[in-house]
Amino acid sequence: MTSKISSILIANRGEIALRIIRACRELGLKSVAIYSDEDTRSIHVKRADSAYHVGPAAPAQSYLNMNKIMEIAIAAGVDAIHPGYGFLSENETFAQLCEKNNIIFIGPKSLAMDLTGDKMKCKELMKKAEVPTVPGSDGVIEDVELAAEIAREAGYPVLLKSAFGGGGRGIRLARDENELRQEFEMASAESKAAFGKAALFVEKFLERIRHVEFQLVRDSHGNTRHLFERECSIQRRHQKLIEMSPSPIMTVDKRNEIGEIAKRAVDAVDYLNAGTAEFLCDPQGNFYFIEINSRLQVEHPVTELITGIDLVKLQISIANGEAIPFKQEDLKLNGSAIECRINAEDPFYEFAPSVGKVPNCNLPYGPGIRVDTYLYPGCTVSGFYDSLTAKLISWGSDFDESRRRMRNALDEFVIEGINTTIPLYKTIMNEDHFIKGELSTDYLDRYSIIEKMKTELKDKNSNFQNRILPAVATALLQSEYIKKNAHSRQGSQNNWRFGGMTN
Ligand code: MV4
Repeated sequence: MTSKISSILIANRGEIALRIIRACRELGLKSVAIYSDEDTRSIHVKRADSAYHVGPAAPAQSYLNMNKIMEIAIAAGVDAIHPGYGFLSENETFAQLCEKNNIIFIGPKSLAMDLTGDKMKCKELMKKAEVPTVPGSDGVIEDVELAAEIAREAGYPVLLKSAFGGGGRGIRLARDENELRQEFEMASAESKAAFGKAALFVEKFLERIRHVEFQLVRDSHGNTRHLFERECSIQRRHQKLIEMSPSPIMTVDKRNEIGEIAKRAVDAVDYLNAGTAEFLCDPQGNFYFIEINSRLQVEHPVTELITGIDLVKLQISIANGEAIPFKQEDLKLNGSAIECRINAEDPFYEFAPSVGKVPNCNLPYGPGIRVDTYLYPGCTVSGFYDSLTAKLISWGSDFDESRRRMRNALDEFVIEGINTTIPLYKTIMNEDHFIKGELSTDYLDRYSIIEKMKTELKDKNSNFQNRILPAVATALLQSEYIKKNAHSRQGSQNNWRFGGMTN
């Protein structure tokens, strides 16, 4: 087939921009980078075939500035835009803008993004498609009396969720009817303020759950495949920290069953390109669909290592109108992969952001080790953007091999000048519950992992004195641009001493 795509603008920065540039290189496509004032010396600017200045450091004026990005795309004459994750990746207005300007948005159509962005609309469609969802209200609830009736039926505790929330925003717990009435009023007001409408729904609160998601791809010919699951239960304040595949609780039969359900979920919204169906799994092993993430995810390398499939190249070929070149039966889950997100945050100090110059660094390598990063000796980690500096991914023929490789690689990994989450992962890789696969979304608290790290690694805490100090962090968090990001579904993911944000 003749290729529609010969050049791609990458509307992102950091490690994911580098990941996409590599895919372009392999496919013989021209890559076009954009960069803010803060990123003039960033490596994605050097690695791309060309690079355009997009604006000031603040995301709203640079990586979120749709009109400016579109202007650059047109001036550069690109055929497609890859949004990466975060920023504009799940913004249906931006997808629409691309459609209007005849530039291929590498992702789903704006219509599907609209459906997946509205959690309630999405849930209704899933029920029709016989995808299991969490028991609760059938639609948006306007009236507190109706909310109380549904809660009584589902049984307390319940959650009140906003249809436009995500990543933990707009979720409130009610343990009894009194609390429900109280929370309903507050949640309505909050939702109106943030989204212009009070679209609330009620769900039974599932406790001690796991977060298990399925990687999906769907092409413009209607072919849908799942690329198995990732377990992402180890997280803190809705920020994933460790992801792995396979999930320790998955069996071959369950994988086939939930995988087919996940395919029905993306078929139901006429999804295009790569996406993820997110499920909550209760201690009895029941799976409940909660949402579709309509982007390439941070943790996609985990799936790449256990399937051998290059998801970014596959995304580009799907956007180019090509059919997925493999059948479901062709896929084999090979071995085990683990990803640790190396964030510029101090785990010894409430995960306070730690930014500045990295005078030196030394990346791990060796059998089964992959590092996706923008770090280089002498680089700077900016406080304006997401704290993710590197993704360390290990592969092994089984969980124990990937775990040991990860542990060794963490020991080899040197990042000078800033504090990172590396010490936390060293503790987790040797922790009994982790080794036994006993995971849940409250893993860190349940097993006092931070305390354990502090005891074990007291002397090894590098503790560079360059944290954004509480007063400065508070001022920064209250500044206008971060406030804006907190209410959009994209932007900085730094949630230190701040409400949960998008993941
Ligand atoms: C839930 C839940 C328990 N019961 N829904 C949080 C973010 C959003 N994506 C869905 N979330 C949850 N929804 C019901 N009915 C618990 C969570 C939840 C969670 C989910 C996935 C990963 C981490 C989490 C941490 C806390 C709460």
